[in-house]
Amino acid sequence: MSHRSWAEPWKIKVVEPIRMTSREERIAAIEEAGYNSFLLKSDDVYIDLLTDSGTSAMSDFQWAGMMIGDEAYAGSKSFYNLVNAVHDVYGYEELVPTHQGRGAEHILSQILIKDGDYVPGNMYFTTTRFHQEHAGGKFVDVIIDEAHDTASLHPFKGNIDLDKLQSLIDEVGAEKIPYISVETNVNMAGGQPLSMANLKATYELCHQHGILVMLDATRAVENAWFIKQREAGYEDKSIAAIMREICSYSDGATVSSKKDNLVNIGGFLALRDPELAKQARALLVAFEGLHTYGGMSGRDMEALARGIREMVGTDDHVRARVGQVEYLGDKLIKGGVPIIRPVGGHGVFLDAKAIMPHLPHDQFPAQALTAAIYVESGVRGMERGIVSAGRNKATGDHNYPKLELVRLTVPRRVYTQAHMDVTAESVIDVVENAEAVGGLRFTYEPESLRFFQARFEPVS
Ligand code: PLI
Repeated sequence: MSHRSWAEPWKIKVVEPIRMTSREERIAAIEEAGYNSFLLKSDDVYIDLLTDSGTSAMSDFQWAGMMIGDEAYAGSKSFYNLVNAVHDVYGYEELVPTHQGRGAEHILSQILIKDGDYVPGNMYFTTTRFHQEHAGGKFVDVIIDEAHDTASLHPFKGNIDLDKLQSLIDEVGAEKIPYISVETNVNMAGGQPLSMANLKATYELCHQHGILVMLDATRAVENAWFIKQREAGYEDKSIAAIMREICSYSDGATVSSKKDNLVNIGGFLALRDPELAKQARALLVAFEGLHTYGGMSGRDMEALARGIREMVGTDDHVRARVGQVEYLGDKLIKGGVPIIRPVGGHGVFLDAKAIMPHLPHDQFPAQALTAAIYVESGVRGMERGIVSAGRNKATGDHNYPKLELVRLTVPRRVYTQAHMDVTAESVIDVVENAEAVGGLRFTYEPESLRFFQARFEPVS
């Protein structure tokens, strides 16, 4: 058979105009934003690759669900539709709905972590680690070393290093480790998956020691796609079946529904243990909302229930989603841009350290490169490096992460191949002249999660 390209399994029914700006306008906008892409106005952005979070295009079926969302304060029909969707797709019995992912992380951390506990995980995520530390825990990175190596082509860079995990257990004792936080398709590592074999082995080791396994299943569908592509024995399984198997090796999950689940707001904590769920619901009613809405409206829950079924309804959905990210990644590789490889599931991560060797780490190379790309073309990315890593609580110094990255994150079902072409061309132009990009220094540094609201100015 002759070669056939894949194409998106949808067509476009509604469009949203976007505006191209002049270089002068963009220079003024980035100065006003303190060189922080989070502080740009979206009206000044041409192609918005800040995040894949809450930026998906919903389907006509989801929009139709918005119209029939049940807004009852208690016992909403849409809540029960959501319970059934989570049960059918993820396999969890107990659902605790939250306004978004960090709401679920807050509640999970509060019910399980005691002062002085340790919480291992496969690389940190910003809000996840914040809530673990806020609850008195200490995050310990147990991801394999290859995850920190931008050049490594390991197919499962999100894997847990079982020796590191065993060493932690030996050192502090299992009773000090309430759970391990296992992220699917590890965001900060570049959207890199873990293998089913590794997850299963992690689950078995943890259960020998009475340690719970809690997934961050925010991008589990993308992880399932990579398992199907790369792990022997899964090539003929459906994404839906792989999803259920992933979740079978866990005691619960936090999910930001703003990613895989194809909605603009929402999230949940899912659990197997009804006793733990009871404790979670006690906090839920204080911090999020009643246990049958948890911060979402009825229409949000209806669209979410439909999005959850849609994300696994056909394998073509995730093939096109990850395929578009790979398309952008391949263009950049061909253009000589150093990026994290293999290309991840939700975005392309530029290696700012390799692109800008002339800048010291504490002049924030990835922050500066993000701003330069915006000025060049109006493409908005995000820093994922030293600014995101924050400061060490004990010493007050920056955390110096090995990875200093610019993330170009692709929203689901939003942009076309032509948008990816324009993005690649403009990034290649900036990278070819990267020595002209100068460093930055703080003019305002928030105490926690500083990357969101920090402001900078050029060093010279
Ligand atoms: O933004 P939230 O509160 O719905 O979810 C927090 C969150 C938890 N886990 C993971 C792996 C995330 O990626 C995540 C949020 N990510 C954002 C906002 C992002 O831009 O990647």
